[in-house]
Amino acid sequence: MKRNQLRLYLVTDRALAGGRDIEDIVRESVEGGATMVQLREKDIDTRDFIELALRLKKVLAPYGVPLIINDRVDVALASDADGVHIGQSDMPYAMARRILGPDKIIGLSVENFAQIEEANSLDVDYIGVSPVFATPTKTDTAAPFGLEGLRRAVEMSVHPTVAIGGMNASTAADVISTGTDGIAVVSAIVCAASPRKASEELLEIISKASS
Ligand code: TZP
Ligand code: MG
Repeated sequence: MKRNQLRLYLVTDRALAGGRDIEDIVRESVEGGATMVQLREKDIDTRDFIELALRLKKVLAPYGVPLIINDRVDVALASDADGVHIGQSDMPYAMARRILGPDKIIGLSVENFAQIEEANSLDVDYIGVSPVFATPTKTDTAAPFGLEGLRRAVEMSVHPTVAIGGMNASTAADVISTGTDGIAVVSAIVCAASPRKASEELLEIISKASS
């Protein structure tokens, strides 16, 4: 995985999609510049999860944008996705790496500085700093890092970092100015009337803030 693939990282959420197809939202977002996509499904049959992953893989293939599966190492393997994103209570990193092998992307959410230290001793591909801001999209989170916390997280981490929680057109510039490699976005893209335009706008903000 290249660091710049974290720049604009779309994380899906069916509940926020307002009945629109996840595939359409993903296609639009990638056409607007999203650099990585995570399929995040919290309430879905395993078979449907795999089928959706396979459909998204087809959507993403022409763009060369990686597909990451949230939580489920089995679904990532079965669909031959590019990787998996795990949290602190999901399968331990070392097991996920053993099962997936050296070439798959594995991202790990960190919720505090001790977990960043711990992640520094693992060969994860990136860490998700979670959450940077409180967000209605996910309310069972740890205390937000805030901008200063994110800055410190970026300094501490030996791995590429992506910021999640409250990433949108108003926050993106300040967030990117901390030195983080990218933003992981749910509602600001999934809920947008035009996921394509929303992605274009975010990418432009990111480009300006990182230049
Ligand atoms: N993990 C930490 S915050 C979050 C996840 C999945 C949700 C972020 O959603 P939004 O709408 O981009 O704030
Ligand atoms: Mg998880």
